[in-house]
Amino acid sequence: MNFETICVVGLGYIGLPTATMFASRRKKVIGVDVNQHAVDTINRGEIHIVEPELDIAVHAAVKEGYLRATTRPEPADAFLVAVPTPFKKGADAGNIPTPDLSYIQAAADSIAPVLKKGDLVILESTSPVGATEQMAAWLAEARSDLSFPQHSGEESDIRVAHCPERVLPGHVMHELIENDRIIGGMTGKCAQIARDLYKIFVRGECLLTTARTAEMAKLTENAFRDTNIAFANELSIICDKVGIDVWELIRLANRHPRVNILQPGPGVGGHCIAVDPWFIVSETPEEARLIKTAREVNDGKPNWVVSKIKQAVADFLQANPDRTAKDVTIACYGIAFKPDIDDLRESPDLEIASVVLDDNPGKTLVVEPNINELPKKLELAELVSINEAEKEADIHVMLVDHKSFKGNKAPGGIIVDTKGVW
Ligand code: SAJ
Repeated sequence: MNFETICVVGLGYIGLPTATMFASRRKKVIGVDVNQHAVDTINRGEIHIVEPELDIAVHAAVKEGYLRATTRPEPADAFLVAVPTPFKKGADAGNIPTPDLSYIQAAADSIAPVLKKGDLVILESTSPVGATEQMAAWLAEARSDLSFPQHSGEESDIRVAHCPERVLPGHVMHELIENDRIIGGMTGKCAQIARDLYKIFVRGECLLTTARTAEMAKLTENAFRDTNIAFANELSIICDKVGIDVWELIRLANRHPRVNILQPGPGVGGHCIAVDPWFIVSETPEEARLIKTAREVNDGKPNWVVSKIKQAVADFLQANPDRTAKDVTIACYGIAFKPDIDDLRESPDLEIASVVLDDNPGKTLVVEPNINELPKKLELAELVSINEAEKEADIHVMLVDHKSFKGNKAPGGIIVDTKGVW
């Protein structure tokens, strides 16, 4: 099938790079976002997020006239939905978070009026199993004049597929092209047509399956990583208790040819790994025992780090009886959810820094080279350079192993190093 115009709904960390890829292959792309600021920024050829190489690509796509942003979907041959799928706090007895599909519903409602026979609609957002069928149901409800795969199978007017994104923030532009892609069609034809679309820029293999398997595959990948990180985080707590350097331990154990332990840290952040496993747990709470425990281990890690910081303050005051809690300065190094990005969503580091700020009657400093302004939660803290923090703070808390932090000598004072940098 020939795709001349592609409409991408949601211009965030996935939607904008994807829209730009199509535009770079000389397809006319309409980018849609409810955020007017994002729309205006993109139409100036600039970007509202940090992702290496994205700025140059967006600039070129907009200047050459292939990418245009707007707040309402316009007619196109293919629609890609890349909106957030957060979770809602659990309301049931087990308190298990449940997926919030309201952004997908809003996207479906906005696309429906401009759909025409022959169009392809792809859900890219990470979703619980069944979300693609749900999206197709919302579209069908709004457009009874068109037929959809859930009722008309291969004969449907509209094709629907789920093609989960799998790119790593910080490497998006490269991984979008090179990674293999899972293409889950609501029917075989839906999958084949969706593959034609991705082949416009994807060099990796496009693997065809059903929409439900594609949904589960994406959740499985992130639950696998979450479980492995939980193992490393649990290990770090055990090692701290028995006085062993966890970083050395992991280095040594990983010399076994079949062992590959991940790195412990202050917790698991981001909008993917800290969220997606819940989509499995909420659907099958009795069965997903390991996946749920891994989530709890990782979610519990920031509290453990906070208890280490409290201990460090107590140690400092004991060693400096002339000082009171009011004149203890604590510096947090890094609040992004992982190294070398500006993304603060679901960041355990931000959570830890804000508890430090609330609990610390003295000064709280934050070093975060990837942002220019502290988020609201931290507005009473001071955003400073690494040099200032190293000079001024009594307690240094390493939270993110940003490139610019690595290789620096440990500063004087008490150190809480959650990433093994110092
Ligand atoms: N982390 C650790 N230790 C590690 C690795 C990561 O504590 O050894 C922490 C990070 O600091 C961060 C969190 O885990 O807080 C998640 O970081 P990440 O780099 O593992 O993953 P994300 O969330 O940036 O991207 C993941 C990727 N999924 C997998 O690697 C299976 C990516 O490919 C997905 O596209 C993305 O989720 C997504 O959008 O779902």
